[in-house]
Amino acid sequence: MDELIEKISLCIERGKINKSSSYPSNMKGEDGADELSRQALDNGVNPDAILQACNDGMHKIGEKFSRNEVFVPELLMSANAMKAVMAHLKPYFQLGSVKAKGKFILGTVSGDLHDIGKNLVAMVVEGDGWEVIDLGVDVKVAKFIQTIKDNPGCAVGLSALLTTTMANMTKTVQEIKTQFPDTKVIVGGAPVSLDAAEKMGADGYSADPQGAVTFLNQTITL
Ligand code: B1M
Repeated sequence: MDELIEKISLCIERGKINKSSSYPSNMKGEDGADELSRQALDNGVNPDAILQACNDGMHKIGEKFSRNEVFVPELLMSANAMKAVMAHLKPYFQLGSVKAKGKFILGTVSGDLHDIGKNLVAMVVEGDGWEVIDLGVDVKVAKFIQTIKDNPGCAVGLSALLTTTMANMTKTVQEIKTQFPDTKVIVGGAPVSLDAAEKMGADGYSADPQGAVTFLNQTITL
């Protein structure tokens, strides 16, 4: 089983999406992230272990990118491979049709196109019984504001993956808190820290999706 997990991690790192994808050329014809994650789940591998394998693969490709050994197209292939896995994992993080605990508006802040972490947060929060309104990536402040207006009593989650877009995250938090002081805002993403979250004026910070769930359950009273 460990071998399967290692192969999934390698597929993420190398951007091998599925058997029919011809990239990377030296893995042509082999099973990709799609088939291997399905096999792993069918063999009873814990979804959390599969997710961890994907994160390890992403971390490795990220490090290669930092060393200029790969470029944006390679990152994109890895992202697509991870999305293929997430499609298989999604049902394992969902509860089914239960009454929603409340609404959670979620988006990656303006200028930032990274959505894998945000999508994981959406999956896990939804799995805990919250209705997630996912605004996608590169979400402008005005879009958050309008959606909050349309959904009174909601909480908001912001994701950022670039140090440069943390400034936009700050602007977004501050505008939300100015217009809707009672709306709870949680921030997260690789460059964000508890300290940065406090300086922005956010109500919460989490390094992972489960922390967002804990925040919502502790902060939002219905
Ligand atoms: Co980009 N990228 N990227 N990239 N990319 C990083 C983030 C980078 C660290 C790579 C590196 O240099 N080593 C670096 C940022 C450096 C920095 O600012 N500190 C970087 C860069 C520089 C760039 C570009 C500028 C490259 C360029 O164009 N020259 C460019 C920017 C585009 C833009 O956004 N405007 C760019 C583009 C891309 C792609 C589009 C090609 C692709 C993203 C595709 C997609 O998301 N659909 C991509 C990718 C894949 C990465 C890496 C390799 C992987 C990111 C990822 O998905 N990780 C990344 C390197 C790395 O992270 N090691 C990198 C897996 C994911 C599960 O983790 O998103 O951290 P993460 O989410 C975690 C937690 O952070 C947390 O929970 C998740 C699960 O544990 N979390 C929250 C996230 N949001 C949360 C919200 C919460 C709570 C928790 O509450 C609301």
